[in-house]
Amino acid sequence: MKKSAILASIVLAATPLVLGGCQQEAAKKEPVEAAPDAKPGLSVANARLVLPAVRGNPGAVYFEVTNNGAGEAVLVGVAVTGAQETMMHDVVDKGGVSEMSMLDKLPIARGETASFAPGGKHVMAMTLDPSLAAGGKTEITLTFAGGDKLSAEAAIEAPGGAN
Ligand SMILES: [Cu+2]
Repeated sequence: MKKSAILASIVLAATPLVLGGCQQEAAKKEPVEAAPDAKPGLSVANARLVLPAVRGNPGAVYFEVTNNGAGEAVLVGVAVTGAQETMMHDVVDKGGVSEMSMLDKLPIARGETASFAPGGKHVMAMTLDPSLAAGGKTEITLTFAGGDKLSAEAAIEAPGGAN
């Protein structure tokens, strides 16, 4: 019973890929406050937004995303409530020098946890709304290939602490 339910949800998740053009329309209708278990088996923990030291600079978002679903999940974007634009970045070592590089998508194998943490993968959050204040909370929404979304509350932290 449980297995067939999971299979059914995979079929549903894969449908937007097939339909293509319908995907955007479907995404628009989706409520912003998706349940934390919107996609079976995927979960987010320890989400936080670290504010920039200088207003106008990007903030950084960190979290851990775990895939206990039936197959691979591919993270393709992370939106932050109060940020106009976001980018996923990785930090790569180039001959002893750390450099940021764009991360277009991140495959997460079944049973694995991907960590976005200081010094490694992170989400840059640009053009932050002034209402985002340390000690407060905002929401992040992860988008996966196929259109599944997963939202989580993120604590807002003062700059300088973790970096
Ligand atoms: Cu970056």
